[in-house]
Amino acid sequence: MRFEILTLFPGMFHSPFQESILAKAIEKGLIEIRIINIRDFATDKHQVVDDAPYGGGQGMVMKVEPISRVIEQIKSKDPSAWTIYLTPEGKPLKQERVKELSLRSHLILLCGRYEGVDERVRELFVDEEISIGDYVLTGGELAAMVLIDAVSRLLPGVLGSDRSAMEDSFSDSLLEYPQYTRPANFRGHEVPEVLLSGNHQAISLWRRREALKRTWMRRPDLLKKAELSEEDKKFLEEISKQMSLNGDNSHKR
Ligand code: 9WO
Repeated sequence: MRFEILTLFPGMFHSPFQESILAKAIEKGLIEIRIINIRDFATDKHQVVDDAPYGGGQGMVMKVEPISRVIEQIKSKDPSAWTIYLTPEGKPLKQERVKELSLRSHLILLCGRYEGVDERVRELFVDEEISIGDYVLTGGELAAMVLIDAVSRLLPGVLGSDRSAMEDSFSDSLLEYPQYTRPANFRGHEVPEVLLSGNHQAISLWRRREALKRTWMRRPDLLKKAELSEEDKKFLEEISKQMSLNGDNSHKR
């Protein structure tokens, strides 16, 4: 997978890709990340990349020419490259779309600044607009890092052989079950007995039920998309009855 990041602040990207899993993936050649300074594609003496908005108003708008030059240069070598603009106006990013994007070989990530990009960039050069959440950042760069992280971890070999991210809980629309490690007792708070039993069938059932319970309490919307067995449904009915009897509001936890 090749990522090309188009940004006015290339320095923002150095440390996230020098650490941990992404650094190893780059070393192994599983991903390539090219950080491109849009300013390098401004051909005038002062390398102007932004200008005042037509019609007046506050702030500056990123000019179309420098962005068009870099995208056209990339696509002249690989027409299949897919251009994504990171913006709050984009489609909210979900794991399903992350999986689809991980099947592509070349992504161009356009990071906006100021008041955004000239509309002709979006009309002529952007294939998809993606939001990582309903909030406004100072630029698209952090959103680009989030997308690269989420996509990269799905690529074969990135997480290592003992872990397939494709089976992530979000992949089957459930939240994760609770995780514990040593010590077995922390200030009187003990690890659930079943996890120490060595009974893998019982452990698997406990984990499934805890994931169902947590999803029911925190993200019931996800249950609509989940593939539930009859046993799952029966369990959910039981906890629903139990919670309504107890008037329990522990779902806030
Ligand atoms: C800013 C904005 C504010 C309110 C409603 C919509 C908005 N869109 C943008 C926008 O696209 N801004 C550009 C990119 C330029 C300023 C910084 N940018 C940005 C991208 N801020 N926040 C994001 C972003 C990207 C992906 N997911 C969430 C936020």
